[in-house]
Amino acid sequence: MLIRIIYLSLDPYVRGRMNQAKSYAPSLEIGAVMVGGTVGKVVQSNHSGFVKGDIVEGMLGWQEYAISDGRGLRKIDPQVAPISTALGVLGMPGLTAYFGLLEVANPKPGETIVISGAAGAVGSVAGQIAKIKGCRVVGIAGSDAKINYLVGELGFDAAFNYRSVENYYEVLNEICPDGIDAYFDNVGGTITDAAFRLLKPKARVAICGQISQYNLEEPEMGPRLLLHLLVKQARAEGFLVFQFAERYPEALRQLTQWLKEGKLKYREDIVDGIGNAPSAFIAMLQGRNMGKQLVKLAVP
Ligand code: NAP
Ligand code: FER
Repeated sequence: MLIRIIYLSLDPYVRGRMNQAKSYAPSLEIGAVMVGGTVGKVVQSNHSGFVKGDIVEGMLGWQEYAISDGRGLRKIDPQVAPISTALGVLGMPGLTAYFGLLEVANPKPGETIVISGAAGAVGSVAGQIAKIKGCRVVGIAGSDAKINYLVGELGFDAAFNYRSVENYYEVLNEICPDGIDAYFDNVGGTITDAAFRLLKPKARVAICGQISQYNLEEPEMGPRLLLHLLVKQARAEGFLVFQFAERYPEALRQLTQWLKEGKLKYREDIVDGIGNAPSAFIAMLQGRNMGKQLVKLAVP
């Protein structure tokens, strides 16, 4: 089938594909279409499972039109929510938040959960799910507008702007005087160093992303803090959303229900036209996005 792409998703993992490193997926070849999640409309179909007008989500890349044999495509019901959400709260980032929080961070009611990268596509959903589960939720993000959004609109209990603070540990220690039960890490680096020092006994660290490291040419040396895991009998566990693929339908049902009930809110940052994709991608890596970063390639 021929698909007209309407929305292109800009995600941090694509930065990793630009390195020549062994990974779960091969690196980008020079001259190849940039990888990316997309939502589009079927224009013409010789596939028995899809008809003209169907809305689909899949990894069709940075292009305005794509040819697909249907493999890896998910049909989207435009009645359920705006179709762009299939790339955000009801797509890969939402699923990452859902499984990373519930299966890896494993929050219990009343616990203190810290989320880094809290205002982004994944972090904002992870924080709201932690609220739904009855936790005290603390967010870390990179602007005052993001902090106001987290506390004022998403119901986070506290948050701070790491760009306007010198000593992350001091501030976190003030906000979490009894320590941290679970830490959902999107960023790594010095923010994570501060969180490690405040882990409580039996704490869990869900290592979702390490965006502060993605542009580095050499691994960054820092304090070696694994002793904190030892003495706190704590656990840090990395995960990839794909490992939960069999359970996506269940998670999407739950996320959709929370969205309809108004328990999950989301924001999108949308730029127009494929020519703006590179600058918007760089801006997203620098934190200039507010919520899920998308590129609109056609009128829905
Ligand atoms: P996002 O948070 O919407 O956008 C990226 C954000 O990262 C920026 O807005 C910026 O926000 C923050 N950032 C950039 N450089 C930073 C730095 N040096 N220190 C601290 N924060 C920095 O992106 P997303 O799609 O939700 O992804 C968030 C994280 O989840 C990424 O690390 C990504 O790789 C990871 N992820 C993992 C999986 C998985 O399967 N494990 C799946 C999806 C995403 P600030 O303004 O706050 O700096
Ligand atoms: C991500 C960051 C890293 C992500 C996947 C990875 C799906 C995997 C990296 C690797 O295998 O090297 O945001 O999202």
